[in-house]
Parts: sequence; C-alpha cells; structure tokens
Amino acid sequence: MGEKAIITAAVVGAEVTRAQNPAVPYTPAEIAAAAVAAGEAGAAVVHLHARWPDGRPSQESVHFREIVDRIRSAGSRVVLQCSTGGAVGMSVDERLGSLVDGAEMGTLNLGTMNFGDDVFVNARPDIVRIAARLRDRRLVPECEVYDAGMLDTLRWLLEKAILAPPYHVQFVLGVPGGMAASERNLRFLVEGLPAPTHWSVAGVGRFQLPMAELALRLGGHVRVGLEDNLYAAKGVLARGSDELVSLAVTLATRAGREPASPDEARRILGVA
Ligand code: KMH
Ligand code: ZN
Repeated sequence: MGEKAIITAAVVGAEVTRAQNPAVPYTPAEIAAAAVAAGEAGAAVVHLHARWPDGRPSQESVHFREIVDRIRSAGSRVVLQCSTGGAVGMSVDERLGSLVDGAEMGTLNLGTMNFGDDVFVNARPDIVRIAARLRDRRLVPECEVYDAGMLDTLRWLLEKAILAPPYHVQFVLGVPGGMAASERNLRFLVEGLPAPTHWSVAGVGRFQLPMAELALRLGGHVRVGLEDNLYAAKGVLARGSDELVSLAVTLATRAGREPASPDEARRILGVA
C-alpha cells in the first residue's frame, strides 16, 4: 500500500447552480449535510464555500459559522477548509469573512487569472495579506495553483518567509484561463514545486476523475465534488459530492492507496 490518499470534497463552490444540477446545496444546512455525507463517503477534508439562500455566493461569517457548527453537531470530524477565494469580483475584506472559529485550513490563491469570461484578482499584496491572516489564525494554507507561474509566486512567498510549512498545494487544472488538465501539465507542475510538499489535484469538469486517477498514481492527493464537476459519468448528473467521493475512493483503492481518515489527514497536512 502507498501513502494514504487524502480525498477533499469541494461540495458547493461559488459558480455552479441548481439549474445545472439540482443537488447543488445552497443553505448552510444543505451545505453542512453535503459535507457530512462526503465525509461518510470517505472524504477527509471538505473545501467550503457558502451561498445566500437564493444561490448567490456568500463569504458572510454568519453563513460559515452555521455550516461549521452544523457539521460538528452532526458528529463529523472532517477537516474544515474555508475558501478565501470566494467568487470573482469580491473584495479581499469580503473574502476573509470565511475564516471563522472552527476552520482548520484556508485557501490561498496564488495569482490573478482569467476565470472563464471573468478575471479572478489575486494581486501580490492581496496574497501577502491573506497569507498573514491565515498565519495569525493558525490555519494551514492550501495554495491554489492554476498556472505554472504561480509556483514562482509560491517560491517567492517561501523565500520571503511570508509562507512557511505546513502548507498544502492544490493544482486546479482545467479552468478556462488556467492550465489545461493534462498528464503532461500535472507532471510539469509537480516537478516544478519549489520545495518537497504534499499536493493534490482538482480537475475541472470531465477531467475530475481522470486527474484524480493520475494523481493517485503519481503519489498525490485528490479533490472531487460539485464545485468542480457536476457529473458522475458522461451525461449522468452526480447525485451529490458524496457520490463523486465514492468514485474517488474506488480509484484510490484500485491504485493501492487507502483513503486517509480525517485525523490521518491532519497528521499529513500539519493541522494542529
Ligand atoms: N470561486 C473561484 C473564483 C478558492 O476556493 O479559494 C475561486 C475559488 C478558489 O473557488
Ligand atoms: Zn473553492
């Protein structure tokens, strides 16, 4: 057996809608239930966004607090990772609203990029500010890398001691405007990591499960869920992120990688 595989479930995101897949959760209760179900299916980490009841993206602390409280009240021990990326167009102040008590990790997006037809702004001072907030709150950063140049920003953050271990790297591949989800790109990115660290892949859309399979083979970890992909198979909508987690568990087992429990993931990721 290889190293245990951390499966992260990204259960809602900021972009997907119920019109695209009726299983997309909106309310804190729905998002928490999706996170708990993902944990029961084998996810060790949940990547959390919030929504207003009508589906608009929210970074309101009150929503994140309710999600976190509901997950823990349900008895789930999944590692709680809150998005500081939020949605395109949000200010950094707004985005930081997600870092509520109970969060264990927070995302750190490593650069500005086209994001579909929009621009996802992460100017270097924004990155420095979010990194400082994560450090102050003793949250383990998950560095979101969409393109190769962002690894140079990671190197710069490490050299300037703005970022220090423990941190985790998530390669998000297949966003229109970022690097495509291909084996060649993933191998190139892993080789380009400025320091040895654990890493994971989130393939967007139809690339989600093939990228997960590849990452498991290469010794990485995986992210699945409705934030990045709405389908369980070609033309078949996923019934929820938990179904996608179950498919990732099958891939991990086939690759000889047992899924990590939440506490095993905490040890690997350095979450206190
Ligand atoms: N919604 C994307 C624009 C993160 O969670 O940190 C940004 C995002 C990244 O989802
Ligand atoms: Zn996200």
